[in-house]
Amino acid sequence: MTSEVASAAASGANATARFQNDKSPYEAVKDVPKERADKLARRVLEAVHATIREENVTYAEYNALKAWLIQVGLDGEWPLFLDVWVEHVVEEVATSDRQGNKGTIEGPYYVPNSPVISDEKGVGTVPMREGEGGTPLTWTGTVTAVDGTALSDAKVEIWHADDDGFYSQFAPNLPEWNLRGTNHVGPDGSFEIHTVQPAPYQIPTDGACGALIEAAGWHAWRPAHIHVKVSAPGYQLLTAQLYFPGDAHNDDDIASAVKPELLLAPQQQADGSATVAYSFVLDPE
Ligand code: MBD
Ligand code: FE
Repeated sequence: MTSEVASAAASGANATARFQNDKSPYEAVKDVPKERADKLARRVLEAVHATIREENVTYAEYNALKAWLIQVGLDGEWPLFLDVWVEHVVEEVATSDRQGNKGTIEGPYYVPNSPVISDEKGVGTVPMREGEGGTPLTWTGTVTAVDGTALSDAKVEIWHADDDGFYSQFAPNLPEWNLRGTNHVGPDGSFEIHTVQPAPYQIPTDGACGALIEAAGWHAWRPAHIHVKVSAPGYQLLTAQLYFPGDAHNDDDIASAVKPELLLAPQQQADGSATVAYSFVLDPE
């Protein structure tokens, strides 16, 4: 019998394969106009050159960087590296004109087309194992437009780590869709999702991203979070994450993805479960 353990290289390879499914990299690059590719590539290179000059970067440091960049690819960790250290600024720029909900980064572990979990009233339970760890959580809310219209054809896709910090399809030995589901809201735009609270999450420390964290004396933690994508025809897709009050890493998330508007206020119940209300407001296209 083999016993698989979670490793950076395995979860990185899964995240890389998942992203490569989306579009051929050669096609994606061709979609960027030449003037734009020229300008952006030049500006990034100039920023690198300026750092080398101002910091007197040595050959030892240059060769360490070269070896490390090669290893990021070998470990499949480009999705992780980019989503942790770059995506938050792309998200900030892309959504700066929104009136509705704040969003935040998608991260490397979204999988489209998760199973539909809702009944006709928008009530559903995400797939989970018998005895799944973590505080049971009942989350209620509505999806409306910025003008107040209830969006009865909205859907809420949810995905999150388990109580050990592992995501299905990226860590071994988990059911394919564990803690991933798609909820179609009810006729009044409301939903009720049953799940469990995820644990705080450490990005993989045994690969190239972990080596950078170690070399720089950083930490690898993200606060506990629930990922969502909320969509409705004619409205801008909202990608967000929701956080829990009191988490030690809400103020120093390694991925810089926490915003005060994304903090939940769960109510602990006598039976050990928790309830929470959080609603979404979408911007028109
Ligand atoms: C995650 O779960 C995540 O949400 C991000 C942004 C990066 C790494 C792991
Ligand atoms: Fe995550």
